[in-house]
Amino acid sequence: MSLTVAELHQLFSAHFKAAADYHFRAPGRVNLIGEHTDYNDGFVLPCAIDFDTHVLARKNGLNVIRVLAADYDNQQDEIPLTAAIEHHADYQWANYVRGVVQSLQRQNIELVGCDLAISGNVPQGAGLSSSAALEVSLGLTFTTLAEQPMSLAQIALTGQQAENHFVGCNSGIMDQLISAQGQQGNAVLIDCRSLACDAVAMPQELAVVIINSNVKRGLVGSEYNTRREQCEAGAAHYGVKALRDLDIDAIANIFTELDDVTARRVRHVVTENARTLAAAQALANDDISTLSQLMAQSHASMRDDFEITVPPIDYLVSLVHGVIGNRGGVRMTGGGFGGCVVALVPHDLVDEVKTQIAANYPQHSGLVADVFVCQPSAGAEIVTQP
Ligand code: GAF
Repeated sequence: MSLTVAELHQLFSAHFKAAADYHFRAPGRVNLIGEHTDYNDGFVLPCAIDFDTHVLARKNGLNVIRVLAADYDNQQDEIPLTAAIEHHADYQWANYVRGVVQSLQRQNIELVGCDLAISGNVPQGAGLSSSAALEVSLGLTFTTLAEQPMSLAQIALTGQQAENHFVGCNSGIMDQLISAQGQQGNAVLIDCRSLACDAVAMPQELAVVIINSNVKRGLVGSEYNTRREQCEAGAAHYGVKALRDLDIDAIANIFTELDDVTARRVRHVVTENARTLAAAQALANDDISTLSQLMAQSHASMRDDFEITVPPIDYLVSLVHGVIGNRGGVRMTGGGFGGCVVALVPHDLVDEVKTQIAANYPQHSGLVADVFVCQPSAGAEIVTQP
């Protein structure tokens, strides 16, 4: 259960016996299209959402970072700045903090001792990048307090390094980059090779609806890292740096050249990159029926070629598609194996989507879905500083 910012300030003052004088914020994200393309140097089209992680802070004049996790029953961590950073044996949330500290230290950023209180409302384990929101808000916190400002892209890379080298998930750059560089009212087309970010305005007539299937599965220990290895094997076969460097013609004979599984993984990434670029164009042109088709194809490709969807998610996608048809788009979003569906829904159909899900999903899956209507939001920011 997350706290309001006012409650978090009260908690900070009560716990650390002094008021916080910095406040940082970073959002979660939903990806509209371009799944498992980021670590293949490809294209993604996410938007930041109006669910955030908040960090309150003050310098403590000590050689230690003291952290209070409001959403975890006020669990605490202390990270000495004078010793090597070790994994926390019990608290996974603490490993994201420690990972960011280590990643900054490896870039020779001299951190200062500080007290932090953290709370956020990004749903966890749902594929909406609560961990990236935490990493990015912390990257902004530590570099600001150390008076060593970093670009938002570098803060995003720092968070990714924490994830890859400390937490142990070989994720790409999408989640951290959109959390850092989201733009209010816009999706962002990201070239994950150059890290160029281009805003694409969201059509006024569509609501961004996120449906949490409540099928939970973390990325660490899941099939995520295996998918990445399969993609790298595919790129190696073709002698290219990354699958980004292939187009559909280059893989015309793929099923005679590669084993069936690797061939389908490669086909997903190559076609998904093309769909993502086409979807950004369709959004910009307000061409909703093309967008609708591209999102449907993306879902089918994730289901059949990349094999990262699960039956309750496939069911939600077909249920929503039955309501909105080609007036909007719907697909699974995020790393897969559970988590959320994203739907772009005409405002007059949002209630019907909610009604259909409430009426049918529980008996089909044994689960209750949460439905959120989100606003495409701005990326990380320093909310207050002395
Ligand atoms: C997760 C990862 F963290 C991202 O880098 C990305 O690969 C995504 O899964 C799939 O598109 O969110």
